[in-house]
Amino acid sequence: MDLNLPEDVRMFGDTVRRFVQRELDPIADEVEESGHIPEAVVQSMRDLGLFGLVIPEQYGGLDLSAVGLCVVMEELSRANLCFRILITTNNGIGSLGLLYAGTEEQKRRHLPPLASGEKIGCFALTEPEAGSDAASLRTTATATADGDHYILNGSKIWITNADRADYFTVMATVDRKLGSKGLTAFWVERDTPGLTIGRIEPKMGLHGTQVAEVILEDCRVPTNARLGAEGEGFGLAMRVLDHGRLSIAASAVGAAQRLVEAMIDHANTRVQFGKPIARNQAIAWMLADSATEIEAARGLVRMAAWKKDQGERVTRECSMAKLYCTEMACRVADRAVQVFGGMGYMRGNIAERYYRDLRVYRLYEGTSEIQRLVIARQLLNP
Ligand code: COS
Repeated sequence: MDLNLPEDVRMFGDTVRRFVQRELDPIADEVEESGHIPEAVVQSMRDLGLFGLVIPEQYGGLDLSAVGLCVVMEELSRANLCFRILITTNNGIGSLGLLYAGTEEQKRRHLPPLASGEKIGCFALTEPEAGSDAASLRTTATATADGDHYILNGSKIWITNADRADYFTVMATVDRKLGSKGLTAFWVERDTPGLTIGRIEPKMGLHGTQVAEVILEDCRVPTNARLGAEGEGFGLAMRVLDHGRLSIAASAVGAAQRLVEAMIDHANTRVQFGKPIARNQAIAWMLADSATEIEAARGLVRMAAWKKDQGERVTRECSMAKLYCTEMACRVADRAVQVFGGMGYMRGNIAERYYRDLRVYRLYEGTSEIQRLVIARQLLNP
C-alpha cells in the first residue's frame, strides 16, 4: 500500500479544503438553524464537480478512486456534516445501485444529471419493521400479468434526502417467502404516480439535512426500471452499503480532525488558574489520545479504500473502518465537549453540534453491532 496520496488526489483534496473554509464553514451554523443549504452554495458544489465524484467520466463524473473519495469526504466533513450528506447520496447509496446493476440505457439516461447535481438520488431500504434485518422488508413488487410493469406497495422510513430527491433506489420483495433471495431493486422517478413523500422526521442532530418517509401505493413502474434481475436486490444493497460505510468512516475521521483542532485552539487560549488549560495533563492527554486515534482511523480508511481500488472485495474492511472510525469520532466529540466545558454544552458551539450530529454515524448504514456481526462472519467463514 502506497501511503503517499496521488498528486491529483492531493490537489483536489486541497481545493475542497479551501472551498470548505471559504464557502461552507461561514454558513455551518446558519445551515443548522435554517434546516437547509442555500441554493447558491449547492450551485458552487455543483460547479466543483462534487456531485459526480464516483461517477465515471463517460457519464459526466470525475471517476475518483476510493482513496480520492475518502479524502474528499474527510474535507467535506470539516464544517457541518450536512454538506457531505447532500453530496454522498449522489456519490454512494443514491447512485451506486444504478452504476453497479443498471443497463447501459438506464445509466446513460440517469447518471449524467446525478453527476452534475441537477438531480438528487436517494436509497430507500429501511422500513418500520426492517432495520438491521434488511432482508425482512415488506414492500412488495408484483409483476403485472402482461409482464410490462411492477406494482410497488409499502412504506420506507428515515430516507435521507427523500424530501428533495428526484430518483429513488427502492428495495422491494417479489416473494416474501424467499427472504433475501426475493429482494429486487428498482429505480423509481419522483413523479411516478403512487410515490409520495410522507412526514419529515424531527431528529437529534443533522438539522441541515432531512429524512422522510416514502410511501408507495400501487406505484406502477415499468419493468425496465428494475436494477438487475429479480432476487439480486439484497446482494446489490449490501455492495452499495459496503461503499457507503467506507464513506461514513472517512467522514468521521474528518469530523474528528476538525474537533481536535478546535480543542487545541480552545485549550491554548482558555486560561484558568492563571494558565492555559492545555498545560494541565488531564486536558493534554485528551488531545493526545484523540490525535492518536484519528491517525489510526485514517490508516484503516485508507487501507480499505486502497484495497477497493485494487479491485478486492472489502466488505470486512469497510465494516471495520465504519465501526472503528464512528466510535472513535463519538469519543473525540465527547472529549471535545469536556475540553470546552460549559461552553461545549451550549448551542452554537462546534463541539455541541458535532456531538449530536455524529451520534447517528454509529447507527445508520448498519449499527456498530451489525458491523461487528459482518466482521465476525467474515472471520469465522472466510
Ligand atoms: N456484498 C455482496 N453480497 C453480500 C454481501 C456483500 N457485502 N453481504 C451479504 N451478501 C450476500 C450473501 O453472500 C448471501 O448470498 P447467498 O445467500 O447467495 O450466500 C446473501 O447476501 C444474504 O446474506 P446474509 O445471509 O449475510 O444476510 P442476513 O439476512 O443474515 O443479513 C446483514 C446480513 C445483517 C449484514 C444485513 O442485513 C445488514 O447489513 N443489515 C444492516 C442493514 C443496514 O445497514 N441498514 C441501513 C440502511 S441504509 S441507512
